[in-house]
Amino acid sequence: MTSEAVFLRRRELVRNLGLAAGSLLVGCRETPAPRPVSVTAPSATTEVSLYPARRSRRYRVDRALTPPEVASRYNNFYEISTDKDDVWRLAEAMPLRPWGVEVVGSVHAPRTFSIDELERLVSLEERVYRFRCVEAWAMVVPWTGLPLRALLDRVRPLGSAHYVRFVTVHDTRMPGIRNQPHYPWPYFEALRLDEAMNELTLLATGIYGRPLPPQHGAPVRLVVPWKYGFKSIKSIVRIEVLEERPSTFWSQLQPAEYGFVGNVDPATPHPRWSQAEERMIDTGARVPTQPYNGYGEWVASLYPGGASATR
Ligand SMILES: Nc1nc2c(c(=O)[nH]1)N[C@H]1C(S)=C(S)[C@@H](COP(=O)(O)O)O[C@H]1N2
Ligand SMILES: [Mo]
Repeated sequence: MTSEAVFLRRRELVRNLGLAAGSLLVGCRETPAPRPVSVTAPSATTEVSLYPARRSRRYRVDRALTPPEVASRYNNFYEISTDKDDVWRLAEAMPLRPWGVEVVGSVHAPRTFSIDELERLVSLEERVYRFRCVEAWAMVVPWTGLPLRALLDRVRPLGSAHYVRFVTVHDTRMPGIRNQPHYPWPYFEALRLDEAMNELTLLATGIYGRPLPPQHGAPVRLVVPWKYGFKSIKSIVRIEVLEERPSTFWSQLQPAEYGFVGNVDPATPHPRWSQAEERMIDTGARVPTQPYNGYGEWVASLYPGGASATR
């Protein structure tokens, strides 16, 4: 009872700070940002200077941005709910501070980064990426974040390291965890080290020019734009650098349907549906799916056996 009340009050505080940040941002576009006066929560108020981050011109998408009200009301986040339309509302109460990301394993310098340290490790940038779920829906959104590589460079993987594993927060107050106790929580995902070091692989802390809202995986999630959405794990609390290939949440549950590699590949159907086309979640338009989701120029060389080769 008491902890529930604290949980909700904290969330309310975060929401109020969010509103204050939004109204300050409007002023920032015209004149240099006045340094916000910090009263009670320095980390939340200084975020005003981090968002929106400068948009990178390297990653151009020839499709319209998905409106924020569409993308933030249609979410896959099974810890919250298996119903995409319910996630945003049920996720509102997720506590987002304090938050740490522990980086461990085969590295020279293991350490924990607070979310505030992560947001300041390098300058945040905005990247507009295509996003393609394995269920054949797609969107185009501006993420804010930093290359995962910037974090890995700080902890310095050992020469023997070949994989990176990611783990989501495990909070039994998340309604989907309570309702689906048979799933192997917490959610976990992994990449090869060379995939993790690719410049496209983003640790996202924001979307649409603001800090991530809970339903998109606040306060920090992965975005791997050439792979199906299930690889883009949300609300990360631990990153492990490993020598052997680990298992992943979905490949453990349904190995024939959601393999480790998970590259977007229109030529390889899912066992239960075609992957040749995708449906844009805002317009409903069906458009051809591109190999590597359109990012072959950056990543095709990582896969000499082709997008769907398992080795
Ligand atoms: N922890 C966690 N991460 C997750 C998921 C999840 O259920 N739990 N769903 C994945 C899937 S299947 C997709 S398509 C994307 C959806 O991200 P979005 O809701 O921000 O669009 O999150 C991915 N990351
Ligand atoms: Mo997905």
